[in-house]
Parts: sequence; C-alpha cells; structure tokens
Amino acid sequence: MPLMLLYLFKEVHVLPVQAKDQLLEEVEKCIVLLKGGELEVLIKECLKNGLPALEILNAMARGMEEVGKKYEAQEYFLSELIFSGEIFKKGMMLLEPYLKRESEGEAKSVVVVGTVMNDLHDIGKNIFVTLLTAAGFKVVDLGVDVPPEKFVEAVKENNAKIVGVSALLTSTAPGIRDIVKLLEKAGLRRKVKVIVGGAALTQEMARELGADAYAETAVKGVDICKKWVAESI
Ligand code: B12
Repeated sequence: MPLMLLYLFKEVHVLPVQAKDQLLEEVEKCIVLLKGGELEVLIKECLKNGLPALEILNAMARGMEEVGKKYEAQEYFLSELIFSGEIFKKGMMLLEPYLKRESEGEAKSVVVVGTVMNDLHDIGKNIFVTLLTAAGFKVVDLGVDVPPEKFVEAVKENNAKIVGVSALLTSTAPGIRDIVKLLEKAGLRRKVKVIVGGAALTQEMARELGADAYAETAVKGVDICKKWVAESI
C-alpha cells in the first residue's frame, strides 16, 4: 500500500479490512501461544485503530477454543489452561471500558448470574456479565461453584426476573436441573426465566435440564434477555 494511503488510514483510525483481520488473527494467536505481554500491546493497537472491543473479545475467545483443543490433544496441560485463563482475564480488563454502555439511567431488569456448582470456569460467565451490564441490566454476579440454593436466595433478595447459568463441564452441567427444581419449589419458576450457556451445553441439553433458553454466545444471550424484557418477561 502506498505510504500516503497508510498515513491517511492511521490519521482517521480506519484500517483496511485485511489489516483488521490480520490484527485479530494476531490477537487469537497470542492467546493460543500464551503470549500475555504481546496480547496487551496488540489490544491497545487494535483499540487505537478503532476496532470494536467486542470483535477483539471474540478473537480472544476463538483463541481459548484452540487452547481447549490443544488440551484435549494433550499438547497442552493444566498449567497452560490456567495460564491462558489469566492472560484472557488481563485482556478482558483492558477491553471492559470500551464495551459500550447502551443505556444509562434505570436498570432494565435484574439478572442473577453464576457458574453451576463444582464448576470453576468463569471467563464466559464474566463476558456475559460485562455485556449484560453494558446493555443496562443490573447484574447480581454470584461467582463460580454456586450451590442451587444461592441462586434461589439471590432471586428472592433482588426480585430478579432472569437467572443466567454458565456450565463448562459435562459432569456438573446437570446441576442446572437442581436450580430449576428449587425455583419451582420456591414458587418462583413462573416469574423467572432461566438462560444457560457454556461449552458443556447444547440447545437440546438445555431444554432437557428445564431451562427456557440456551445461548451459544454471550452476545446472543444478552439479545434473548433484551427480548424477554421487551415482552415484559
Ligand atoms: C480456561 C479453561 C480452564 C481454566 C478456567 C479459568 C477460568 N477462570 O475460567 C482452568 C485451568 C481453571 C480449568 C480447569 C479445568 N478444566 Co477447563 N477449560 C478451559 C478452556 C481451555 C477455556 C474455557 C474458556 O474460558 N473459554 C472461553 C470462553 C469465552 O468461552 P465459554 O466459557 O464457552 O463462554 C462463551 C459462551 O459459551 C457463552 N457463555 C458461557 N457461559 C454462559 C452463560 C450464559 C448464561 C450465557 C447466555 C452464555 C454463556 O459466552 C461466552 C462468550 O460468548 C476450556 C476449553 C473450551 N473449549 O471451552 C477447558 C474445558 C472447559 N476444561 C475442561 C476440563 C476437563 C477442566 C478440568 C477438569 C481439568 C482438570 N483435569 O483439572 C478443570 C475443572 C476445574 C473445575 N472444577 O471447574 C474440559 C471440559 C470437558 C468436559 N466436556 O467436561 C474443557 C472443554 C477442555 C477440553 N477440551 O477437554 N479450565
């Protein structure tokens, strides 16, 4: 590309599609190759060039998927999983201020969010929480390894209309059924929608476990919550 044109792109902070894709690929690679320092520099570069924070986040998530595959293939071990999680979290911290807040003022609705009992994965849940907050929801984040009773207590205390559960392990995902059953027992099931997500789940499993919705990505999950609010839950 002629130097003059490059200069112009730099000035107006608009990158040609090819350069944009290249930067995002580099972001993905940094996660896969566990290059935390480089990732931070790259994220800043992406933001400086006007790349949407959500696209950068998606590239990071693709990298995590690759890390998972490497773990499965025994190319990576637990230490690499832990390290990739730490790198992801640092990157996420840089992106958070840029995930645009859509609405100011009164919260749309209260959503109680947590990772199912005996599951310690929280990266996907944290993305869902960040995006929900940015979309104007009040979020009560219960963290990881959350017993079903805690979900129900939090719904009562906060008059929540939506419960979001994350599940990454196939062994513990059935714990979602316990949350749904306890909500029923407390007489809250008809007042509360349950949305689930995470790598351990599919649409079919979510239905079998008694959830109202399954979302493959946090973005889709937020869209479903918005739709529920628009339809008055
Ligand atoms: C990083 C990681 C870890 C880190 C977690 C760090 C952290 N703070 O979260 C650590 C090292 C702790 C870890 C531990 C273990 N892990 Co692990 N881990 C992963 C890995 C590589 C990435 C997960 C991740 O963060 N992905 C990135 C995020 C962005 O993706 P996501 O979580 O799917 O979230 C997206 C969507 O699913 C959605 N979403 C997620 N939750 C929700 C919730 C709602 C409501 C909605 C709407 C949407 C939504 O939104 C997100 C963005 O769009 C996965 C591989 C994989 N493919 O998932 C394995 C994986 C999940 N782990 C696995 C295993 C086996 C383990 C261990 C048992 C390993 C061990 N021997 O100890 C332990 C379990 C510990 C425990 N009790 O939980 C297996 C699970 C296999 C299975 N089918 O059960 C996987 C699939 C790896 C593999 N391929 O074998 N792990």
